[in-house]
Amino acid sequence: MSTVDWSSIRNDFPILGQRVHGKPLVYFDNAATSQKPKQVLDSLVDYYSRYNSNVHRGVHRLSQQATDAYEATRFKLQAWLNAREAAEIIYTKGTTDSINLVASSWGRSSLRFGDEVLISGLEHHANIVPWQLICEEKGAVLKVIPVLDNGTLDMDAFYSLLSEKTKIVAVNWISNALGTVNPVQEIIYAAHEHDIPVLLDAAQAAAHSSINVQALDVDFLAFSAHKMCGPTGIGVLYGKRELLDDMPPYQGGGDMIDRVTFEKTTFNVLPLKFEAGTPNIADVIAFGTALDYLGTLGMEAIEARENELLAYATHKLQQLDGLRIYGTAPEKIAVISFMIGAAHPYDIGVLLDQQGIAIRTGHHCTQPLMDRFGLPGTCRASFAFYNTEEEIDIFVTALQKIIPILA
Ligand code: C6P
Repeated sequence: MSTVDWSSIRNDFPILGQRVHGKPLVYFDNAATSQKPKQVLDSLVDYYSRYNSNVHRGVHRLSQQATDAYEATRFKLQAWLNAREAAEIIYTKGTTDSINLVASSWGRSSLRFGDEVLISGLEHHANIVPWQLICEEKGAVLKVIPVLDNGTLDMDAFYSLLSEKTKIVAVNWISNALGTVNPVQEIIYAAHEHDIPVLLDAAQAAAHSSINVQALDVDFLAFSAHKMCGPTGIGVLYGKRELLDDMPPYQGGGDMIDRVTFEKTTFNVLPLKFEAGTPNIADVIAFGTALDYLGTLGMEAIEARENELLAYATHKLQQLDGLRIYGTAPEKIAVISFMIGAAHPYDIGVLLDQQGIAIRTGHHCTQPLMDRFGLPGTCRASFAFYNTEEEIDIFVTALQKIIPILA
């Protein structure tokens, strides 16, 4: 039983207290980006007002303070993920950038003509397009694990798609569009039986559950701070050292070098080999504060609270005639994708916005998945631990008004 007082948690989030179109804001677009507690906002102001300075470059006090705070987040992330060493934590711009790094660097050095890259039908475009680009360049083939009607992966098909041609399996842990939690431990185990590395897109998973990369034995893992109460523009690529060491740099510039001459450049050691240029210092530091914040609440408690909200909302929405939920996997996170008759998701989103309710509408950057279900898109309500049952009631009342108009 959690000891967290979930209703007072809302006071940490200044943005949640506002009114939209004269109504109290109900923010159900957390899968797109989470809100930020004032501790994280304060951390940004603190850095810029007290020790703004470049990192890894200065002997002066401010630069050392900034470097210490910047590297402290890396150690927090190492502990957060249970990585073997902090050098396995690469700062990126976000999940998209992390996957592009692996596809470009690992893909360019490891893929050959006729090799196969195995992804799934649940993927976000961020875990499709970088692989398509590198497959095209190298003459490799993109293979896709199909999706069943309830939004789960067809695991029989997965096993038959694994072959000696498969060079990497890259799948999301949790689907952003349907909320499905994929059997990633099973996928990793099966891929490793064939000596195939696995990349997990943990953009959604990192916000909802604790992660232990050593227990999972995952090879690469990508996620973004902004879905975890942290700032935008900062993310993580975790990779096993033996893989990262063998990969060529992704971008060239300052900080990632050891020695530069016009004839030849040698590169820095991990993790700096992959961090060219002045990094996103303020946001890295504030991400550390976000981790402290989530850690104090406890990821198990957060997950349990969000599951309560999911169960409450699912039950209420199932009572509404004319509303259909897409994605009914037994293992789901707090995401509900739905449609009302043949109404366009955009119209539903606009009508809800007029009631102060923020949801996401459209294809959720998963166009192949929408095609699989023959949909132009869906409406998606996604909950975070700071949402409440009262907000879900407001949402359901608004839907009750909208359905007769649109169904
Ligand atoms: N999904 C959503 O509304 P970035 O944009 O790099 O932080 O994350 C990309 C990404 C990759 N994989 C998954 C599973 C994701 O959910 C996302 C981001 C948001 O669903 C914005 S499109």
